[in-house]
Amino acid sequence: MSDDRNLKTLVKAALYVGGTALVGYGGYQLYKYCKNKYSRSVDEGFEDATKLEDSYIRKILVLGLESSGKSSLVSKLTQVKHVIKPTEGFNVTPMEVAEIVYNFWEIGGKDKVRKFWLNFLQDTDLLMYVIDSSDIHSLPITIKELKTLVGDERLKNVPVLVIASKCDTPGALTVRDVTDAIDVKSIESYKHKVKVLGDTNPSPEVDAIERIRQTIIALVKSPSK
Ligand SMILES: Nc1nc2c(ncn2[C@@H]2O[C@H](COP(=O)(O)OP(=O)(O)OP(=O)(O)O)[C@@H](O)[C@H]2O)c(=O)[nH]1
Ligand SMILES: [Mg+2]
Repeated sequence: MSDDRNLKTLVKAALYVGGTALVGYGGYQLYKYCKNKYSRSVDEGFEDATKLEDSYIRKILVLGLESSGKSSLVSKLTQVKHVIKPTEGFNVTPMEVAEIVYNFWEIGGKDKVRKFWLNFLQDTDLLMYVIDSSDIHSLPITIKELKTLVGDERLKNVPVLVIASKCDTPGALTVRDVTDAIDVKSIESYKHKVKVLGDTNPSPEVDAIERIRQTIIALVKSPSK
């Protein structure tokens, strides 16, 4: 009887030790599997992140003569506060919409900075060109600069959004005036899609800044349409 009990105790103990070892081994295998899986997904993550980074960034080049209102406009569009003072070099201001980062590259418009504009043309997704509609005297020079830009091979197929700025100034040119002065039809349409917008609300229901923002997104998305 006592031998029987001893045997049962031994069997129970063996089962217990065996079971524990099995659970331990299973747990270890599970740990190894998760560790490998996690390491793999990190590597894949890095690969994907690089691709994502490139495909999720857009370059908006913001040009126009000095004091035309570029920094002010970028500040309104991105809602990033800028101290409004002449841009001596360039500013890059990001705006994120639907997981796409639109970087606004504003280069100063002063004569001495303007000569560097051409260094910034590469990889542009949209040219936003700001024309001060209250400065009629500078109109010929700003249009000449715009025509030089659209004639540059590096901007081929890049859409152009012209903003008639400071439309709130009494006596300022209208959007139609600016469109006519540019002679948009003279810009080769197979090379550039061109749009001209004003910076004041065209009607109480339409917010000018939101309309500019939406136009930027649409032009960048489908540049050839
Ligand atoms: N009336 C009026 N003035 C504006 C408007 N936008 C900007 N300004 C004024 O125009 C001046 C120049 O504005 P900025 O935004 O610095 O012009 P910018 O094109 O960035 O100038 P640079 O960096 O020197 O090339 C400032 O005094 C602004 O307050 C506007 O919509 N209406
Ligand atoms: Mg500026």
